[in-house]
Amino acid sequence: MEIHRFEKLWFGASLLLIVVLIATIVYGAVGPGVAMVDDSGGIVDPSALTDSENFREPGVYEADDGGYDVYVRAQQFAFQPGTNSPIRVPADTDVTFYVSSPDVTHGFNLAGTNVNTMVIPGQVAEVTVNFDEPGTYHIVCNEYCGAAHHTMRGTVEVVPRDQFDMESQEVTDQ
Ligand SMILES: [Cu+2]
Repeated sequence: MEIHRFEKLWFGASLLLIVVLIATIVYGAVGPGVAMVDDSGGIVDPSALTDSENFREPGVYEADDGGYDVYVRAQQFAFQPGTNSPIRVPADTDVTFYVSSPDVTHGFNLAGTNVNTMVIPGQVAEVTVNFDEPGTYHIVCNEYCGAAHHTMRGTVEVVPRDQFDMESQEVTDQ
């Protein structure tokens, strides 16, 4: 059977398009490091967050691996810490956020980053991020949580690592 030259050409081009399409889907799924937030943070008693073994007193803690752990309580209509006082963390360092809620479902989204998770009462949302740019990042609650939901926001201040270490040193010296 004789196959026309153009037919062969288009057949080859169609196959190539299929391969490119599959390659872009595979890259999109694994390449940029985008992952779903899973349930690795564990469960807590929403009525007594800080009594739970997975959740400490809200604040910034130095982790064993040289990174930082940040415990955040999301509650109608503030992040603690974050809303009344900014969360200060160093740049170029792994920072793990543990966020939980004692009342209703909230959102924890760091605008301009891919940190974006639901905060469900009884669960700890765990997200690790490494900020390479120092600066101010805004925390937004993106799950409707009540009448003042639109006012629920906070701030994360990312400072250069050496400046952060110097400041912590000063605090320790006092
Ligand atoms: Cu909200």
